[in-house]
Amino acid sequence: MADEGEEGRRSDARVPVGRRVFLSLGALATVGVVLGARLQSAARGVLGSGIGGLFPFGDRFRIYSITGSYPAITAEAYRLEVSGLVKRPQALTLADLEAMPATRLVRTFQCVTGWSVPGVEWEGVALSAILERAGVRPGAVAVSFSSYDHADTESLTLDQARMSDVIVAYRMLGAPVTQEHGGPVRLYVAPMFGYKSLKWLSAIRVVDRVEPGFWERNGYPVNGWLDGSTGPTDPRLGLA
Ligand SMILES: Nc1nc2c(c(=O)[nH]1)N[C@H]1C(S)=C(S)[C@@H](COP(=O)(O)O)O[C@H]1N2
Ligand SMILES: [Mo]
Repeated sequence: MADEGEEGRRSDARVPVGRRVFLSLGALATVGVVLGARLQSAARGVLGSGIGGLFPFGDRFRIYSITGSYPAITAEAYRLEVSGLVKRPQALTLADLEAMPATRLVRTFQCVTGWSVPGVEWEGVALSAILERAGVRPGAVAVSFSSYDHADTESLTLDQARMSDVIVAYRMLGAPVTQEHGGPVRLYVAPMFGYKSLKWLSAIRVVDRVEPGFWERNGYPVNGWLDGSTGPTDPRLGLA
């Protein structure tokens, strides 16, 4: 846990990025770097002798939060709402998620601003399994995600959402997802840049069109493929 000094730095790290503030891609990158730099020590504290210690030259997570703070949700109080174009709306507890078949991934995490962390371990439930449990109704095209921070939002097409390496993660870096990293539960979209991996996941809505999320409305590509490919011709979308 963070000591008092880290708490102090954390409240200093508030960055005035509101939903209504339009930022260019460059400005967003700057916000990310500033916030990242200010929270470096907090990240080191959280990671201890883990990733931060193994990669002293910067291959470590920058802790991001649009709001400048981290929502506190206990494991017991956590619920994941699944609604919209589904046959069986869900309110899943952490225990419900942990009882479903687990997917484990080890990947390099990459932020679009340039930093990355190799060999990150993740564990969670395939988003496709959650969608199957809820029963996607005809007419569904996309999935929208919201956060307990009431600020970040994300979206994926249904085809992207069903990829086997898109997970609702409850473990990261060999431990339960920490509060700073979006715990108890965050999204991890392995084939895309970090901004798609929404933290403090609160709700999944199955919808009839792609609703661009916070980062996309501020200039990031809706399809955040790590290899830079974009658009409806990408073969992995499975679209004609
Ligand atoms: N709720 C929320 N989720 C978020 C963000 C954020 O600011 N708020 N930042 C995104 C970005 S740009 C990145 S690179 C990753 C960073 O994950 P980390 O904070 O665990 O390092 O979280 C993503 N998910
Ligand atoms: Mo990012």
